[in-house]
Amino acid sequence: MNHLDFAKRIALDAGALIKSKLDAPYVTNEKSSSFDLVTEVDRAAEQLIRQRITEQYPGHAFLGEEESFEEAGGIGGELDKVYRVPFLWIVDPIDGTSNFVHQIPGFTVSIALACRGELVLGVIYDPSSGDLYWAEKGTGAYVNGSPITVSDANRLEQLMIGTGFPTDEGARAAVVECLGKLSPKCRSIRSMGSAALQLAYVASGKLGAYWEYGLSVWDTAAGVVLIQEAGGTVTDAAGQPFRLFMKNIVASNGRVQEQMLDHMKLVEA
Ligand code: 2AM
Ligand code: CA
Repeated sequence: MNHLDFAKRIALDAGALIKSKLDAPYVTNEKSSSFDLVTEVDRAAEQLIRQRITEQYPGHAFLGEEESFEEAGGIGGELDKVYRVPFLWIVDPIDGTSNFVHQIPGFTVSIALACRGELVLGVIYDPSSGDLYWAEKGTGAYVNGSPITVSDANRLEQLMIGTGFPTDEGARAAVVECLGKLSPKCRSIRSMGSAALQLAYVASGKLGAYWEYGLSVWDTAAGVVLIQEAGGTVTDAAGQPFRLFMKNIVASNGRVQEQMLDHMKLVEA
């Protein structure tokens, strides 16, 4: 099995586990604040994914939301070392944990693979809809086996635009300020609660653009591969190209990227 088929398989298996726990009792804890949740199911899904990767590829490194580099005994928190790691799996077992906890559809499994810091594949699985998105560098982006491309609209007023409300207070205030500027200029705004899902929606042309501040690499990595392979663009709020560990994301079909950037409030990266 190649890396992509393997990633799809484990995303589907983790998604099945998550779905089976939706109505079951589980423990929920607050992390940095009451906006920032983790459940037993996040941890169980990450453990499943990590165990499968370790069994299949014992030499590969692993970065999951619920388990830092340090805990994994790997990279030691020095981010520049990522560029020397031959194979690094970047995993969010549940992106959109708040949706999961509140039983609202829109939580996803997000799995990406970086080779020496370059993203080479991304898989996003939405267990509520059953949609499996994937992309591998140089071979296009797909949902359930059908090719996807970004929207071909040129103007913001033709587009639905996604955003999210970060846990960090300053980042949330900056998003709200952009929202005030953008909402009169576009068809409408949506906030789905999963960065990965909204990036997949940009890749498949459902959303024309998406911005959010204060994100982490496990929220964005897989979605960025999808958008790049579907013909779109991802930058930070200042228009700099995507880099791993970039917190502030502006993604679009490319055609409206400059128009999006005109409405962004610049915050500390
Ligand atoms: P999560 O559900 O995996 O935590 C919601 O706007 C988006 O922000 C989701 O993708 C959510 O991912 C992410 N998010 C929530 N808390 C976060 C945190 N403390 N750091 C980075 N991203 C976070
Ligand atoms: Ca998560």
